[in-house]
Amino acid sequence: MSDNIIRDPNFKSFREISRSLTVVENGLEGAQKLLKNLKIGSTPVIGITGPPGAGKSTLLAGLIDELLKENLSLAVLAVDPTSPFTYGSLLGDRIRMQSYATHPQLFIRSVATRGSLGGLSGKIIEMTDVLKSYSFDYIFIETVGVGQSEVEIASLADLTMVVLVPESGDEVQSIKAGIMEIGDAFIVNKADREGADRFEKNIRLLSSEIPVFKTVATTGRGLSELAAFIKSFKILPQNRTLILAKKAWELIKEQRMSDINLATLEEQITAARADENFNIYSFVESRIKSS
Ligand SMILES: Nc1nc2c(ncn2[C@@H]2O[C@H](COP(=O)(O)OP(=O)(O)O)[C@@H](O)[C@H]2O)c(=O)[nH]1
Ligand SMILES: [Mg+2]
Repeated sequence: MSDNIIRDPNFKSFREISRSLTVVENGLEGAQKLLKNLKIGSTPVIGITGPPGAGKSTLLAGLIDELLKENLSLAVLAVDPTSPFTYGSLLGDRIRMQSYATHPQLFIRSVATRGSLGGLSGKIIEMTDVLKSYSFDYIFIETVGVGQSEVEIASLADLTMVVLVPESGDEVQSIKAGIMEIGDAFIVNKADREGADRFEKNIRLLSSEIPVFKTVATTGRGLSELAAFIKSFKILPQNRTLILAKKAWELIKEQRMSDINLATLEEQITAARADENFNIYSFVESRIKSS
């Protein structure tokens, strides 16, 4: 293992991680060099996604609690602007031993999302790789699953868990259409609510292979089973390559698009349309060639 891999994360190294994340997140000077010098390890990355309010943060706080008890070191990237709960408040009453901010085995970073996750996935990939260059046992990424973002999280997580609630029951068909492909596991949270058993059964009917868990994140019910599942999970070598390919695809796409934005295109089209022979395909071709 190389020197820059810190065996036991401590507060000093956390500050270093924080600094590197800031450089990468904001594309500051040295970001590219930093990324190119990363010795990226093989820490499993676990994505937790699902609709706003499904209980992802509460669930993750409970999972963190379970895993810290086993002396594992954890990093969390929280990409969820909708939740009013901070991990500090969620963890505060769970982790009594030490305050969460100085827990030596837990690193938490919130990511400012400036709107949707769209276009953000490159940054998340980079920030995750920064975390992967330290010796955490697990990296968790929480994202709000609405539309495309579920797909994006699936392209960088080794294990994607989709959190749903019994009220999602009516949407089983859309679940089938959209997120069935990206979920490696389903969690029916808020199992204390009515309809949980029926919903769980319906989810199981959709696929016999995908594991389904039933949890009550607020009380911790079902969380030890979930923690056991995470620990038993092994990344297949062929999936590692696939994930690298998906990451490369996202990063290339974003770099190619980096100088293109709607406002500039609108200006250019305004100018181009002065020519009565304006044609959108010729315009696009000229834009691709000039970039
Ligand atoms: N009844 C019930 N409420 C829950 C459960 N899990 C989370 N909640 C509540 O659901 C709300 C949203 O939780 P949060 O973790 O912020 O959801 P997120 O937006 O998916 O991260 C909060 O009020 C939680 O206390 C659960 O299992 N049962
Ligand atoms: Mg949340």
